[in-house]
Amino acid sequence: MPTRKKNRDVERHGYHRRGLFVGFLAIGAVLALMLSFAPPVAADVDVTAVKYHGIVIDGLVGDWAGINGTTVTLIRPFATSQRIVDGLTLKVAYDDANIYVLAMVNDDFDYNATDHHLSGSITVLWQTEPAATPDMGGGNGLVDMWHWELDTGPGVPAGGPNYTGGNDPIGNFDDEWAIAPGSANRGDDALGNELYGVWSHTNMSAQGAPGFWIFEMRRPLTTSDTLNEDYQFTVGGTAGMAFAYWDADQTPTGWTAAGHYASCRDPSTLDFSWINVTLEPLVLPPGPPGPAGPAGADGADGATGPQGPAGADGADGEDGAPGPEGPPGSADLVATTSSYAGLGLGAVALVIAIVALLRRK
Ligand SMILES: [Ca+2]
Ligand SMILES: [Ca+2]
Ligand SMILES: [Ca+2]
Ligand SMILES: [Ca+2]
Repeated sequence: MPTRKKNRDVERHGYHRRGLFVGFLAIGAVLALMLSFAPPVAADVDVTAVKYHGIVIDGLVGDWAGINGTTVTLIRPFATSQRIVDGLTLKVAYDDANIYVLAMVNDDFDYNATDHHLSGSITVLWQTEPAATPDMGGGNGLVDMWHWELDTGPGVPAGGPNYTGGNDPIGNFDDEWAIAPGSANRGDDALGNELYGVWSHTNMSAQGAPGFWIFEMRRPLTTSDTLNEDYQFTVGGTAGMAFAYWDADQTPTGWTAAGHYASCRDPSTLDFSWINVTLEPLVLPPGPPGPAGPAGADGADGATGPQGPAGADGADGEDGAPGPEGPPGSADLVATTSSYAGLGLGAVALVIAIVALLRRK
């Protein structure tokens, strides 16, 4: 194609090309979703619900990206050759207040605003009484049912909590109970609808467009129900869960009650038993050691120690200086003699002195 014609075509089809670009974006988003919801490697279909803050019920699934999914095959219980292989991916989480359930069903988009039989429909079942089986209790015990027939559009909140009973007269996201199959054995809760949900689909470009249904739901972990019409969740506990999907394409006038698909744990044995959903307690990992604390106050002084031993004797001092010279001696013999000659010489001197005195007389 010559360049000029090519450019004209680009201008003429600019809108179309932008549309294609948006289309590629949409296809990319769907592919990313399909990859993020790929079936788990393990055959174990039990579900671990982790404690997780940040789920927003809005029909958008990006907030679930950090939570593992569990994928099971959907099979019609009354026509078991009819299946949606790996048709359901479940994600379950909880926080301090609520349990959150994301159910994605691999089926085309069908929505009719005035006839919900021509739209997709679901029920989430919970095993309220131990003997209850996933077929609405099987006549053996009560099940809690979150039953959604689409009477409001995508992105529109449905369910409670502003109704005194389980019936939601607007969005038709009903909080129900059942004890056995058949409408006579099930009903809307007597005491309240605590459900809240928003649905969407990954490809709402046209009726019949291929993609995934998104059913995003939450409910308080416990309710004020006293009639065993609600399952009460406990952290660390395991709840039996089953899932049913009604396909608007079942008949020309839409789905029929008995025509639903049900979650199947093992397609080879047609094991429709409960999927175990365990609310895993949050165990925080130990943090790093903290910084060293401040120095303590000085301690009190200790007691005075005992007296030490006596020291050794000191060395003798040096000899003292020589004394001063004595006074000059006297010429007086007597005194001198008396001083130095002792008694004998003194007596002699006395005799001499007496003689001298006598001679002078
Ligand atoms: Ca969301
Ligand atoms: Ca209820
Ligand atoms: Ca209920
Ligand atoms: Ca369909």
